[in-house]
Amino acid sequence: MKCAVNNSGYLLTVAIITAVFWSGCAPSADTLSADAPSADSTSQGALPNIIILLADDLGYGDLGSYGHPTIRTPNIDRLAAAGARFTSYYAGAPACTPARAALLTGRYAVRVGLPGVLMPESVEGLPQSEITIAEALKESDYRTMAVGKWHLGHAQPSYLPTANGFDDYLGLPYSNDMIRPWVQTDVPLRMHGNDGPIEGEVDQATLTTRYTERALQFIRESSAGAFFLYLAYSMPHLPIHPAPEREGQSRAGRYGDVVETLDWSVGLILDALEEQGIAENTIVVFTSDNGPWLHLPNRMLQDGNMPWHAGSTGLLRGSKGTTYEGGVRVPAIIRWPGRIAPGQVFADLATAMDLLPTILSASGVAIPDDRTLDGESLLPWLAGEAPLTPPSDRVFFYFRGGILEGVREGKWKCRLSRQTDSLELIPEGTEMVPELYDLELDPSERYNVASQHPDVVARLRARMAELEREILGVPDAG
Ligand SMILES: [Ca+2]
Repeated sequence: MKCAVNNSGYLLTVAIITAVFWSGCAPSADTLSADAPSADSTSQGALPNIIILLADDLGYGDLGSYGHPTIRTPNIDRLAAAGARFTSYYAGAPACTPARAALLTGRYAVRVGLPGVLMPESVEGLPQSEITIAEALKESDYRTMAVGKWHLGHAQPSYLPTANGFDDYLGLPYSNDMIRPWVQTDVPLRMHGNDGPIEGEVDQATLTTRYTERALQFIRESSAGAFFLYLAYSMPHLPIHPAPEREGQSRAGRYGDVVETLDWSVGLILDALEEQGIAENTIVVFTSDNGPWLHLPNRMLQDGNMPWHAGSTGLLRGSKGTTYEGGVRVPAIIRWPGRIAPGQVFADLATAMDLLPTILSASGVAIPDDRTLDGESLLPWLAGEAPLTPPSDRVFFYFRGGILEGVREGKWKCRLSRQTDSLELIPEGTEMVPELYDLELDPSERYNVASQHPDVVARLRARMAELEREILGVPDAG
């Protein structure tokens, strides 16, 4: 196969690009495309390539384009400037496993059976009955690869990426803190390939660079046809590790170094698309799986982890693990030069569950109609071809694990939870006080206006009860 010859040239090329980058110069197009197949995928009718770049625990306020004052993210910001940037985009859940289940299936994690976070000893995983974005795209001859953190099960072969639509895989099966001293497990944290572990204990300082190299290799080998790349970075989830070349570079400290390492990676991927001549017809999504981990359990505060090794929610209340906005509202960017006009900012509600129908409709693949999807295609809206479903009909349900704690409808958010901002739990039996926020005038959830709008509270609580009846089997209390 041709790619066997190309591999050594590729690795050398990556080394050159990396060296050139760190010396402050952009790699030339000739350097990257020297031995790569050129493809004319920008012609009318060609299937778009799809790339999803998913950061782990990156907060709403962590990017330059989302207002961070000192973290530099010029490459992610140029992606945003060339596409659509969302200011009310929700991850499917405020934690890793359920958020990923929702993103890849277009369904709330409770429907998928994965409401909680999987651990090294967990025996659960993504059921074969679910249809992932990758599986759906295989219907249309897409070449598919997952790189990075999976976290949708590893105890059985049927849970692995390669059994769920991905031709190839390289990455960690779960979070990078799931090892001693932070998690009491004897399972080593190892890089996995298609069929399981491929080596010993991983060196976390190499993670982002290795993921990037593998992703670039996949893009180069796949650019003659349509491909789907799902690159789920392990960072900036604790323990944070920048690439060694980035250490001490950011004004925002070690956390800034890590986010700037991700930005470097995104830059190389965008450059590769340009140099392969496929940028015009490639949909690139950049987002995060949940908000920043601001309330660390004591187990995490050892072996070098510091409380400030976590991101920012910007103006949002709450953080990872909560159903306040900071837990689930995250940065999201979609660029598709061929269809989506540059420089757009969307303030209306969008969710991770919209990605599956959006991507499948862009690819001309039938959207599964034998199950409930919790998103809809944003494409007509993003492309300026048709209005989106009226805001009052678009809702997002806030789950904490298997518990439904809130709903957003248009500008209104109703929350009913036993959990406080700082993750403390109000004792069972204490009556819960409904919270109602107007997220357009009060995105920081400072002013509970439930008593001024009892009708809105009643309507939104009814919507929650309806969903609980549907998917949680909770009987109607009347
Ligand atoms: Ca996460």
